[in-house]
Amino acid sequence: MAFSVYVTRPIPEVGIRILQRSCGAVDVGPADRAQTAEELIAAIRNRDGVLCNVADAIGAEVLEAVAGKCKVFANFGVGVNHIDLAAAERLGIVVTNTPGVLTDATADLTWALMLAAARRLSEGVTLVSSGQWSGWTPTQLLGHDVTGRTLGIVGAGRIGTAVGLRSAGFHMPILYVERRQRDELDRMGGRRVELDDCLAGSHFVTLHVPLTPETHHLIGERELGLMRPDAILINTSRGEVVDERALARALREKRIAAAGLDVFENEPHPLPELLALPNVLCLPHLGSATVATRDRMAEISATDLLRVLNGDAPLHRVAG
Ligand code: 8YV
Repeated sequence: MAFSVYVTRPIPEVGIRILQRSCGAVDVGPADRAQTAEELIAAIRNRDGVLCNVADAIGAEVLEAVAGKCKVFANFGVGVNHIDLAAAERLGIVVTNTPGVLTDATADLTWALMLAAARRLSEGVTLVSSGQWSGWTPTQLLGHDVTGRTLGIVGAGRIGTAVGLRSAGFHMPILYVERRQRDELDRMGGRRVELDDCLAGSHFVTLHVPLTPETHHLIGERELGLMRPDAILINTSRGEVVDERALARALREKRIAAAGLDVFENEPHPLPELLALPNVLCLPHLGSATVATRDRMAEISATDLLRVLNGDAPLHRVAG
C-alpha cells in the first residue's frame, strides 16, 4: 500500500484510479512535453514503479540510476524501442507493454491514411479551407483507385494482419512479408513474399514491423527505387523504419506517388522537406488515439505495474 509510483505524462483517469487504489503516492509528469533523462531520473529516484510511454527515452543511464528500488517500467503502448531492454534485463527491472488492445485502432488509422493519401484528401481540404477552390473540374485532384489494387503488408503481425483483413471489401490482392505464413491472410488469397517482391508488386505498401536494429531504415533509397511510380507508402509503425530523406527525394521526384505517415524519425519534428510536399499526408502519431483504446491501454499498463509490485506475474512482460 505504501508503493510510490510515477506516471511520466497524464493518462486516462481509469489508469490513475487503479494505481491510487493500491499506492501511497501516484505522481504524474507534465502534460505538454517529454522529459529529459536528468528530469526523469530525478522524478523516478525512490519510486517503486513507473508508467511510461513512447515519448520517454528510457536508456541504460535512466535504468541504472533507479535500479535497486524501481522494480517495473509499465509501458503505455506496444512498441518498446524507446526502452533499453537489455539494460532492464541485466538490472532485473521488469518491462511490460499493452499488445492487442490497440490493434484495431491502429489498423483503422492505417486505412484512414491509405484512403486519404490515395484520394488526396489533405490537398482537397486545403483547397477548400484556403478559399482557393474555384469550382468542380473534370481533372481536379485526381487520385488513385483503392479497389482491386495490390496491398503490400510489411510485417504481418497483429496490426499488419488486421490491416489485411480489412481489405476484403476492397477486393485487393495481398502480398505480405513475414517470417511465418499467416493463415488469416492466406485464406483471403494472400501470398507471403520477400520484401523486394512486395515492394515491386504493390500499389500500397504499409509498414507494420517493430523498430529493431534490423528494421532501422528498412525502407531506404534502394527499396523506394523498387516501388511502382503509382505506389503509396503508409507508415504507422515507427518513423525510423523509413529513411525520411530518401523518402522525401522519391516523392519529390515522383518516383512514388504519395505517402501517408503517422510516425517520424525525430518526433515531434518531421523532416521539413517532407512537410513541404503536397503528396505527403502527415499525422501526429495517432495510431492508438481513440477514447476506448487509450482507456484500455491505461488499465492494462496500470494493472501490470501493480501486478509486478505485488509479486504477481504481469500479463505482458517484455523484459526483466
Ligand atoms: C501508442 C504506439 O500510442 O503502442 C505503440 O507502440 O505506437 C502508439 O499507438 C504510443 O506508443 C503510446 O506510448
